[in-house]
Amino acid sequence: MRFPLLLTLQASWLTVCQATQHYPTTWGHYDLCKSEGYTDEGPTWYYMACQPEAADMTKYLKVFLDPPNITCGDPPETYCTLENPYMCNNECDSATEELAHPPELMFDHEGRNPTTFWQSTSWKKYPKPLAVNITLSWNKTIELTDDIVITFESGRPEQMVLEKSLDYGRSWQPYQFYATDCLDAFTMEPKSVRDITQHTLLDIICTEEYSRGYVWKNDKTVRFEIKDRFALFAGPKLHNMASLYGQLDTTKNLRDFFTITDLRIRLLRPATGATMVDEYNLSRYFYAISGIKVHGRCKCNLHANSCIYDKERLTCECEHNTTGPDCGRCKKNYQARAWSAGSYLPIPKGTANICLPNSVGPVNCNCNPFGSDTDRCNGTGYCKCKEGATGAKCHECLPGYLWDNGCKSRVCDSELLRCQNGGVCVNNIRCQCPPAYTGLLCEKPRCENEPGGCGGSYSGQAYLYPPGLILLLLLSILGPVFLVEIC
Ligand SMILES: [Ca+2]
Repeated sequence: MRFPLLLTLQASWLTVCQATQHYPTTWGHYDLCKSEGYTDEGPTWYYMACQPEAADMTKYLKVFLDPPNITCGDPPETYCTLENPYMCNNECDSATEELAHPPELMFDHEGRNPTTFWQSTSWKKYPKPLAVNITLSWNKTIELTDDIVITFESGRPEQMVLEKSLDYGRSWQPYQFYATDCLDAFTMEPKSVRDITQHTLLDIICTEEYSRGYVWKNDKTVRFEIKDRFALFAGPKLHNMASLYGQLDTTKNLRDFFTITDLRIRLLRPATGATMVDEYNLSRYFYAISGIKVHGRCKCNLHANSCIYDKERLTCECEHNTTGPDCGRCKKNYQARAWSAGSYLPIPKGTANICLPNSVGPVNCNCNPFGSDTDRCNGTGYCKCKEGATGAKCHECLPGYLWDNGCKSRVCDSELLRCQNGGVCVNNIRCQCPPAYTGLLCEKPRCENEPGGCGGSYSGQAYLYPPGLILLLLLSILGPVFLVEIC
């Protein structure tokens, strides 16, 4: 999102504070898509996975009500409080600003007292159900990052379903069922988010936790618990976001679970506060909502760190040579390999999986980290190999070099490049010399470097065993074997 500078600064400071307060520094914020670096060939870009900052997404939605004329006030009507059916002096009138309750009051800033809210007509057509669909559309894929919270000013509904769409409203799936009696309303066993495990995270439950009536006057909210679900992977205080990101990276179903283009709140039965509906006071029964909180970020497939709202539409500002509303494809002339989403792994900077220009050589972004200077291609699309390494990914060695976490110079072997003076060849990359010798092939007497050279009294030669002593030592070690052989 683009905010005024001050807001951005405040938000960044808040983010820093929250980050230092709650989270270890080991997981990334993915706020940079690339950074400039230098190689022998000059400046180059290093690309990282990136995503927009999470924000209040209710600023960017369109709201639709079904039926469209379900908002109270046209014609004007009076309604009663649920607590006292004889207090019916509240008025809803859509033609008078102070008495109107239009849908936008579900998304305004609540700074005033009393609260502002949308309100439906009352249940005058009882026993026909009082059903209302509230659809929130972004016309853009959104990734949820926090709980969805709906605050009611009426009693909370006795039956309600929260649904989501991932295809701009063409098809819908339930997110959660809410009822005072789950078995009766939806023939589902009542559960709560605490019953959910890593293995059942994608299960849809019915909960009775948010449907108690007006008795619980201070408890006005209905939630869809995103953070509790995150916590199944990231721990109760979301300390281990790396684990969550790892799971999101590798499990498409899980990632899709938290991704939406639309939400639909299906209000099926208002709060009655009793088992029987009071047919003589139907003005008591209606829905009223003062706030809906939806926190999330534009889905940009880890190819953008900002998302702009222009002409009433959210669009990712794509990097990494990608394009499309979600950065979901490669730009023209950047199709040297198939498009791929960025990856959160490895933590903290992820992998950008940039789209490569058609004209440029080797098709990879995965330079071998041991054989190349960085694990990413340089500005021209090639991996830059370290000394001795070669191949498109710098994963092979030139003649004379051997692979050992990178290409090490081949020093010795059992045929031509022999270690001298009794040295032992270790993995073809070094000679392990006896104490008296040194040098790449153990070719130099160590005494050459000592005061007085090899003629001095502290000569390295003194450490050598005379031939007779070696024989004695061998005999002392091998003696028992000889004995066995003789017997
Ligand atoms: Ca409001």
